[in-house]
Amino acid sequence: MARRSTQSGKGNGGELHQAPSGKSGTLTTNHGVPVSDNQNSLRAGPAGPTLLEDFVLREKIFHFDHERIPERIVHARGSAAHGFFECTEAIPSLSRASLFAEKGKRTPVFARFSTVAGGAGSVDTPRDVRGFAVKFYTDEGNWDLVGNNIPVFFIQDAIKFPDLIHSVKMEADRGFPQAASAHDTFWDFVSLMPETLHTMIWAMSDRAIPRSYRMMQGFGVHTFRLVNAKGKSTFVKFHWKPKLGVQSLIWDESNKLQGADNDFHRRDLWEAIDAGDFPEWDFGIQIIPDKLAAELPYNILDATKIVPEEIAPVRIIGRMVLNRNPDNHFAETEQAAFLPSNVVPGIDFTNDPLLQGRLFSYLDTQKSRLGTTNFHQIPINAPKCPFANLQRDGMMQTHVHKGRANYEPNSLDEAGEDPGPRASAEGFRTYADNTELGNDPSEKVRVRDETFGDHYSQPRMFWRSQTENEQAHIASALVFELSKVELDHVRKRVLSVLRNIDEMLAQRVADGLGTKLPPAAPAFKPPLDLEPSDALSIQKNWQKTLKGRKVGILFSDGSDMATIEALKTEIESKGGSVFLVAPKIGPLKVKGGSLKADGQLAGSPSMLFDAVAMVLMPDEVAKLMKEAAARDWVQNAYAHLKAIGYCPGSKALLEDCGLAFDDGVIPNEKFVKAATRRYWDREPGLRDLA
Ligand code: HDE
Repeated sequence: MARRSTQSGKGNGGELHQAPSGKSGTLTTNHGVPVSDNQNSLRAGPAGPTLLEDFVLREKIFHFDHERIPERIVHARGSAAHGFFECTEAIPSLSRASLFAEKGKRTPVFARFSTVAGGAGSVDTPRDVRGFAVKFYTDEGNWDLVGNNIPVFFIQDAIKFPDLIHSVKMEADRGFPQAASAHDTFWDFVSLMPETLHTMIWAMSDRAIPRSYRMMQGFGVHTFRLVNAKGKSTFVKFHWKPKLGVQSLIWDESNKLQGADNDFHRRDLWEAIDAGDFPEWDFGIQIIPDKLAAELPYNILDATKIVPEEIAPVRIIGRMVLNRNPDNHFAETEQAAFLPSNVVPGIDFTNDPLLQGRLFSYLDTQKSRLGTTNFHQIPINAPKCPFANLQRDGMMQTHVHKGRANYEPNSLDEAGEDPGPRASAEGFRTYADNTELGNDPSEKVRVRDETFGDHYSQPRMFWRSQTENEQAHIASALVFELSKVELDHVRKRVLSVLRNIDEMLAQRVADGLGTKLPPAAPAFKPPLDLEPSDALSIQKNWQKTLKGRKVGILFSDGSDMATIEALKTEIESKGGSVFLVAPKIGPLKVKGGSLKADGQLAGSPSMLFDAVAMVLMPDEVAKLMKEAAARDWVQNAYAHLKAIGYCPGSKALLEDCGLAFDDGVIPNEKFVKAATRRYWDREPGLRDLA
């Protein structure tokens, strides 16, 4: 048998090596030994067994075998970016936090967005709450605002968190469904725990199928406190408002996107930043004066309640811009450890029993994910200000601490030696008053405050604040989810609690399921008719803009290049982006030259775009009429309520697909203006909404 060369083969990666520094150079082992062959393991003869002494092979496989770390038990799938926070209004009278000290001051941030229920490899567009976690690297330490895109949470007390998450994740025996709340155990838990209903109704709304991470609001959820230099405390809630406005998908679209692009949100965030179209949010605080807190018919320490913006307006004091993609998904996004317990002087906790439990949980979880108490030394987690204390050693210690002082107090300074760091009166001081909002700190008790007992008034307020179309989406989402529930008694129990939210909602869901309404569940407190809040509706606050939106243009052989170019220029001038789709990647011969597509038709379905337009010659249209991918392209765009632009040639395809020519199905000349919105009015004629 001929002996093969033991040298690296050219063209198969053997000639270019990445050193840990990120620069090309000689390939070495982790211990710096130069490697002569990265293609063949060491064998006892050309046809013999592999030798145990092959330390190059063993080290490489050993490292590979351990490349994964435990994924987050919740929020496992996420995407992140670097950027900055800029203070736009200094608030020293409210908080001594250094990041709010001066107008114009910038603080670096790392923001991670996530789904909650699915695993790290699951899809981006299931119906789910989204995480919205921001690490501020302030000059007085890291502040982590670990929030969601929904302002309330399912439960009131941290002790119920494992139950909630067990119920929504894959069922224990069968291991499915992945990343979906549409199954028995979730609805069993929800209907037995009416405190979940407010977040449940948000999760059934379009908030839970966001169009993009860039188009989500973020909320700190809990009431926090700001503390000024004199020690005065003010209750606040934190808000992020996207500059692009809040936008959502259509349910059918989000389902189809799971096949069209598993990474829809991850790609969207990456591509926007890569193109210099930096996502931006306003940062605001809702101040809740003590007097207001005392008057509200619910408790501001109850995380299942909001304070409507109409009652306590959001005061914008900053903005966040995400302007740099991670260099390495694992090192940064995966290893990022967010801790609600990371606060800085000037920001403090409240006695919200959900928040209090989180203060323990996140630190605890980092030890099992990152394996060491030194997780704060990983670059993405390390503060960017100096930090020093006498904590020492531990697994994967990367600091080489110098000197003898590793205890305090000490008197080493008397001998002229460095005594190490000392606590200072300027440091973080916990806000001391523990009697606020009626607390009696003299007892240790396991009780839920009576003011936490109203579970129906706020979901009712949410429901009544929505547009007709948004209500139809909520009712239909409930029908969808409950139709997947197999246990009849669970479905009935959900209907019985829905009656307390709104009779009409319950009736519509029952009708959608084709079942009778059971009696209403007993309510601990009778629901109130709170004033609806327009701020809670997406559609009422829709920004008609092309900024951040993506338009797909379908062309083929012979299409008119000038028309395509003109459309593209107009869309881009309004802040949108264009993706060219054709039956073949090409370059294709078009009128006026040749043109390459960005994507092939079958691989670029219209779900990937916010609006679509066609520039096609009649003979090509005739071919496309027989092409399922082209028909789907048009029909899905229509069913997902998108604007569709057409030229004289392509009109025939729309007619052949049976589309009605409404305000959103429009000649290309008028398309760009039409592409700034969706056509909600189209929907009742299209699908049977509950
Ligand atoms: Fe979390 N949550 N959570 N959560 N959460 C985690 O921490 C937990 C809650 C949120 O991008 C875990 O590092 C408990 C509310 C986000 O890395 C874990 C309770 C809100 C992220 C954990 C809650 C959140 C997490 C898993 C009830 C919105 C992802 C991995 C008391 C205000 C952060 C980790 C990232 C992650 C526990 C409730 C948001 C297990 C016990 C309420 C955005 O520690």
